[in-house]
Amino acid sequence: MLRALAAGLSARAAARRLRRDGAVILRGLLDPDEVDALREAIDRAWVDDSLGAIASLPPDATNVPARADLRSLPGVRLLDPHWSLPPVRRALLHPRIVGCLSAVYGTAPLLFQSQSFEDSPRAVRHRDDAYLALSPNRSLMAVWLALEPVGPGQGELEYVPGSHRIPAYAFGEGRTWFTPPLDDGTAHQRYVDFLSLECHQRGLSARRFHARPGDAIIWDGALVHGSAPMVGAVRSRRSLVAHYCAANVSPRYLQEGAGRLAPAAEQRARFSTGFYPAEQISPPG
Ligand SMILES: O=C(O)CCC(=O)C(=O)O
Repeated sequence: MLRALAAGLSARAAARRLRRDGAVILRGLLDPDEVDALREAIDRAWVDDSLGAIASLPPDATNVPARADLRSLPGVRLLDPHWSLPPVRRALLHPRIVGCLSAVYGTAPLLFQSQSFEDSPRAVRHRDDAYLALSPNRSLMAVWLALEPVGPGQGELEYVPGSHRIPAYAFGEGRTWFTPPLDDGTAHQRYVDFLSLECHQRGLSARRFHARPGDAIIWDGALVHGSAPMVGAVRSRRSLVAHYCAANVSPRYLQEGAGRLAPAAEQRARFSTGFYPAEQISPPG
């Protein structure tokens, strides 16, 4: 059974739970003041052009400069807020996250991607390692952090403990990641159906993560997860999602010479961006 991780649980114990269940919950990772600072930084990024924040617009993930009037679009998100917003970086490189991931990796983590959501992304059940290709792929981990209360009907995060042991799905020619245009919508649906059947055959069922502001969950990149249906009156569901790999593994954008890696001396963990220029990095803090 997954249990809430008390502040006292060691990084090693959290890492063991993450390996065993594919997820570990970190209740009360941030206190209310820290959550307020995060929310204010994100609020500013939506209105202050000088911060140069980039938003990704549904349904095609078009990237545009963030603007206040875009913020209410369903499924909209800010890209890599950890690069230029210090409270976001502090939260996503929180010692409890870094400690747990370092214990899993046996080396420091690299925070290589983050997103700030205003509402549920309405994600179908999937595994992140089909979209974020790493070599070796097993090093992919994700963090989801609540910035406001998230309860039933709000399109909350749902995940299937134990599903990280399901073998990788081959899209074609042995590729374990989804690659449009080689893979089309039908190929994607086959992948979604494969995950659903495998979970069913293994008797694995989904849990929903109902969170207070400042609660977080870390999951394995191979864990099946998605968004529960939005059926309630409350549409707002502010959250941060971040992706990490071991610092000795490169995400594809760095392998391809795109993006930037922050100087090693800056933090106890590395971080990088696929979107922003080097000068937009916020000072260490
Ligand atoms: O926040 C959610 O509901 C789902 C997030 C998700 O699926 C992801 O970031 O991969």
